[in-house]
Amino acid sequence: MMKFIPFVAVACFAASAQAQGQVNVICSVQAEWCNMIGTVYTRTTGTKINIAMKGSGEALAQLIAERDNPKTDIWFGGTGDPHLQAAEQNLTLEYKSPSLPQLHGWAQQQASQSQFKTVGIYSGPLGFGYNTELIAKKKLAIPKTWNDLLVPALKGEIQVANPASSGTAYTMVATLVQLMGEDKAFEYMKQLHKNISQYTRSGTGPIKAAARGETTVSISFVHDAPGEKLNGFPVETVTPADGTGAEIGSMSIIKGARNLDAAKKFYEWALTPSAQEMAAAAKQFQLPSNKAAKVDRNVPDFKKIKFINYDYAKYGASAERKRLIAKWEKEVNSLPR
Ligand code: S7P
Repeated sequence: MMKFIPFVAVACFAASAQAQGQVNVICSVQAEWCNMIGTVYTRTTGTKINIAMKGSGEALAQLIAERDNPKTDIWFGGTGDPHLQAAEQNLTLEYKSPSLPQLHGWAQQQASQSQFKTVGIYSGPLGFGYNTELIAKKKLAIPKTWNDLLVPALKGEIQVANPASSGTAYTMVATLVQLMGEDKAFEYMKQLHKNISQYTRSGTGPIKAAARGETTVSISFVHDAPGEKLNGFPVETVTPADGTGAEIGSMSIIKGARNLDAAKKFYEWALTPSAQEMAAAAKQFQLPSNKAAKVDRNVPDFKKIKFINYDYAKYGASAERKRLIAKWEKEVNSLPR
């Protein structure tokens, strides 16, 4: 059963704001950012915000479960593929924001290819994280390409999330399939499996584990590392020289939302530059989708990264996602390590 945590504005509401209803949000970014949104939004608008924190894969499962009786009004953040899947399954509402022209092309494309049932709010590249102290102590080479993760010296030294529960890990599967072709990608993942110590439930688990010295290497979104570094942990990242994918973190209004007006108001707020700049203030360093939002110096420099031409429509389709995850379970996860 999902629990929404209410954020009560303890300080005064902004002068003009009255208590203005409530909005139930599934928040799929990290807790610091969700908490900051909860506090600031309630204080400045007077709207009570109830937040349930869930990774992208789990959020989608929740929305499917509550399809006939939605308790959620809006889904904020999380990888774009499950948002597209939710759109395809008619779980989310078509909404064309007047702010769309202010967004980067990739964010607008996410909206148009879902018939405006979702929108891009940030983007971030997939790569590797590593604990600088452990890698030096174990005399391991810093992995620079996908194949570098296959060396026997990394046996038991790598963590990645499970694609069945994590949008981050699904982004990895889809990236490898597009980069290598499906047969080679699955052969690759079978080899990689030998070096994996643990498939975590949540996509951010592995970078936190690398930062804390619980694993040497992680496969993660690289924008999740600078926050760990700012908190004093010895972690660095690399994006694979042979190419990588990126997420389009998204936001969707739920079809049948009980607080539809409040959901639309929150949606518009979340697309403003000042709301998007809150990510960096909460030590989250994705690239904001509003072109006017300030880009923090810790945001990965997209110009220096070799990206594949990620097909978001194809890999966000329910049937493709289900097929690839089932194949990964059968052909990769079932193998001994
Ligand atoms: O907020 C950090 C981040 O990496 O987490 C989001 C997402 O919820 C991860 O979900 P999974 O646990 O399903 O992988 C990303 O969208 C975001 O960049």
